Amino acid sequence: MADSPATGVATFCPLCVSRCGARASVTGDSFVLSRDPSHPTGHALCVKGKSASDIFSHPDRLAHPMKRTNPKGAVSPGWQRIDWDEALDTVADRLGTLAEAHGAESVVFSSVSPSTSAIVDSVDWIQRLQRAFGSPNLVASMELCGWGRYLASLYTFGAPVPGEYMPHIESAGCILFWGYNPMVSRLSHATATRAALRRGAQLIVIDPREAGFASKADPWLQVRPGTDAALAIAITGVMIERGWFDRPFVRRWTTGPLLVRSDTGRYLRASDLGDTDGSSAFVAWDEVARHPVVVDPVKRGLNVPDHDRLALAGTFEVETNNGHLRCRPVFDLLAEHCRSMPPARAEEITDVAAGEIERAAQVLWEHRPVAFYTWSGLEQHGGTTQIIRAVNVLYALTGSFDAPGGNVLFSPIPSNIVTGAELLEREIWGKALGIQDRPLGPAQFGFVTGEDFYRAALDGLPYRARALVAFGSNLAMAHGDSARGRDALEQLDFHVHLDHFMSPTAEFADIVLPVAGPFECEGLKIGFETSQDAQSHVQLRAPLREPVGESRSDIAIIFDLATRLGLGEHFFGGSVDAGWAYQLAPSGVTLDRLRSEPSGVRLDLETRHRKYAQPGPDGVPQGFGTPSGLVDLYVEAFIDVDEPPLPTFVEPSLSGRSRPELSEEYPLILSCAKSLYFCETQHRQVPSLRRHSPDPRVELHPDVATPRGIVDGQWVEIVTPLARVRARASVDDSLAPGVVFGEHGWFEPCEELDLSGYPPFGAGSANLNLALAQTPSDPISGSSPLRSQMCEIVPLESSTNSFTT
Ligand SMILES: Nc1nc2c(c(=O)[nH]1)N[C@H]1C(S)=C(S)[C@@H](COP(=O)(O)OP(=O)(O)OC[C@H]3O[C@@H](n4cnc5c(=O)[nH]c(N)nc54)[C@H](O)[C@@H]3O)O[C@H]1N2
Ligand SMILES: Nc1nc2c(c(=O)[nH]1)N[C@H]1C(S)=C(S)[C@@H](COP(=O)(O)OP(=O)(O)OC[C@H]3O[C@@H](n4cnc5c(=O)[nH]c(N)nc54)[C@H](O)[C@@H]3O)O[C@H]1N2
Ligand code: SF4
Ligand SMILES: [Mo]
Repeated sequence: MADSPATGVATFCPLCVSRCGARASVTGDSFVLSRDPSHPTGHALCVKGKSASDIFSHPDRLAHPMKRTNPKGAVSPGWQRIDWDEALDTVADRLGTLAEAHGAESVVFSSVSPSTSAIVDSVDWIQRLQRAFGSPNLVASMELCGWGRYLASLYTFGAPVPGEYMPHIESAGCILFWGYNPMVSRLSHATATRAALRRGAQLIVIDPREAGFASKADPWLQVRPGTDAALAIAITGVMIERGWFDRPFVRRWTTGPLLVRSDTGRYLRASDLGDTDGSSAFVAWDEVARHPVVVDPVKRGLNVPDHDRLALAGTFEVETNNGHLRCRPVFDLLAEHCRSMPPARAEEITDVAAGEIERAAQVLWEHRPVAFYTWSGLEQHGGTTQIIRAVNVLYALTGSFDAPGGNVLFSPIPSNIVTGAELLEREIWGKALGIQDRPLGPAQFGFVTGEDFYRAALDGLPYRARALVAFGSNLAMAHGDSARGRDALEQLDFHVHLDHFMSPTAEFADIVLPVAGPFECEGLKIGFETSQDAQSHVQLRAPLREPVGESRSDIAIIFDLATRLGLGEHFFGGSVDAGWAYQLAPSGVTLDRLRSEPSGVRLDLETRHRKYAQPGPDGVPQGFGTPSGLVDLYVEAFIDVDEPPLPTFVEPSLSGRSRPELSEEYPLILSCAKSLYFCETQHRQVPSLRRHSPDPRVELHPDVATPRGIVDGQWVEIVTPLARVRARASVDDSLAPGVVFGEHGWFEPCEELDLSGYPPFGAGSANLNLALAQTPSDPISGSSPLRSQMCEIVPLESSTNSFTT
């Protein structure tokens, strides 16, 4: 691809996680984006970016604040136009009254995911508003979108890997994409991957579909949905058995050598040996001296004379306060655990051939450094935390963590954090919905799952959620069991919804506020994430046209509402510019400079590698942010919540193997994946996008289609124990027979193309989440099993989409 010089106004597309650098040619109210190769994320633009002007010029855009005049549940909400003062004063008044009567925690905030929208401009300020208001509750799809990449990996690495420790694709020897398809979901990673393949990098893709880079991968492992933990454990087992792991790293920087007591299954502590001053310290076994050695997390292993002498295998009798105890190093337990999942057994579970499992282990080892990314394919499962743990442990063994070409922390631009964690008192954090049931899950960080929100709204458990302040987010459709979501929204005493468009969720609001499109307002982005160059880049997006109607940016509404709530002191007296200036201050880059340089400013930052081994301020190595200061292969905290401390495979609970009594009626496995043309539940009203994908689709193998009398393009119903939803069959012989893939997010009509909409709930719906159960969810995180459920596909009689509602 020859690069022509970029012309037009420098900008970036904020519509999804890729944040592609772009140039805009503006004509009147419309504009055309083109790629800007001089921008670190500007090598490509997708069709959504190219249609950005159409998306935000659509006649259905919300233009004025409105209030409901009919009760919830009425056929029409009876929207009545109101002015901004009435709208925001009403919101401030209702929220204040509810907080006074029932506690601020009864007010739940929600946000559309920043991965799928321009809310990235404002999401930090939404959290600040929520916390300044005094509520610990934010519903932001964390359990479906970010838990695995960010928070679950804290248990292994003490840091978000790969969420913040991103794949260093430019220098990787082997790239591993596990349940991640950047060709659809993040173009900036896709272009970097293409370049890496050109220079000869190895690529492994693990995906039930031959999607994205799968056809270029070697190997592509076509895993049965939801069984990825078994696959990861089996690959790890091969690595251990063949010695294909970084032994020095495992000895020095993981809990591999730490001893575990055979009686309690917990780590042996220095205090068990009678050591009184090191109660938090752990114990390993010196193979040469044949005695225990204390490993003190505070000293980050500096107190261990020779790490090479620490045993990784064997059973040792240790003299403790309570007599002799048999103990084994974590690595020995891990090796044994993996031996129980040999490739042949994993093949039966995952449908990946044993030989391919062995080859994957070999490729990973021989092509180090390994850089990996996992996403939705591993997030939306009832066993997500264990799946992620299994992948994290596998990755730890490669020794590539924070090495050049591995997963690294691209140095961020120094900036002030504004998410306001300090504004919420400690005891209020402890009131987050879901924290009692899943204390190790996202609630401890203030992220509430859809399931817990619905329970609080419907059943008042553990207390009643009474109000919702929704920054976008199509809650009723985003979570499994949409009918329950609808019932929960209907129960709320008060709901204010900020959006560009009306949605099945916004329909339940009491007040709807029109939000300016991202190209109608400024947006500050500090760091573009996917490379050091990108992460060194700061840019203030300039508006390309006037806001539609009376719409205002999310951030302007937040600052205004905060002031009306009496929280102005936390919001720079209501000045967005002052807030941005505060964020930017440590970087030395000023707002004035960003306004005069719309293409952004690149700081001179360098990636620092293997920081865990470098001394911190106290002179000892920084280590890892885990209880041991080491990469945790064995998570003791899981024992307290009845979860295994070693990564463990559990058969998906809604599969035919778990529920044989249902398998005749629902013989197929249903998963889903993103569409290239739309973000989640958005964009289907836009003709320039919808024409590429006019109807909801379900992909199925000819062996599924033919016996059911289904032909390619025919309308069918996806039937689950919960509901029936419709889609057009897309027959594809690269799928495994028995596995079908649906698309989440369909409800909108596209009148210009004469394409009908679909009711979000009830007969004739095409909303996949109406048919997907929200539970049983992951016992640790509450993630829903949206990517592995039982279904049947039945042909609809006619091949047209004729239904009436
Ligand atoms: N075009 C577009 N881009 C987007 C979005 C969008 O809607 N459209 N959404 C944004 C958001 S919010 C997110 S979270 C990201 C997500 O980005 P991705 O994670 O790349 O999204 P998906 O395509 O849904 O899922 C990735 C792959 O997981 C596979 N998969 C499904 N089930 C399993 C399984 O059980 N195991 C494994 N190993 N793989 C499985 C699917 O076949 C798919 O190819 O994309 C963001 N970018
Ligand atoms: N079955 C199934 N379910 C899924 C998924 C899946 O792959 N399969 N994916 C899950 C994932 S990963 C995610 S992230 C969620 C996504 O769920 P949500 O975060 O709810 O995302 P969307 O459905 O894209 O958008 C919700 C609303 O936000 C509005 N919006 C967009 N941008 C802005 C903005 O800048 N400001 C404001 N105020 N509003 C805006 C849109 O117009 C839309 O009405 O869905 C989850 N649900
Ligand atoms: S991939 Fe498309 S929607 Fe996402 S930022 Fe780039 S151009 Fe925008
Ligand atoms: Mo997401």
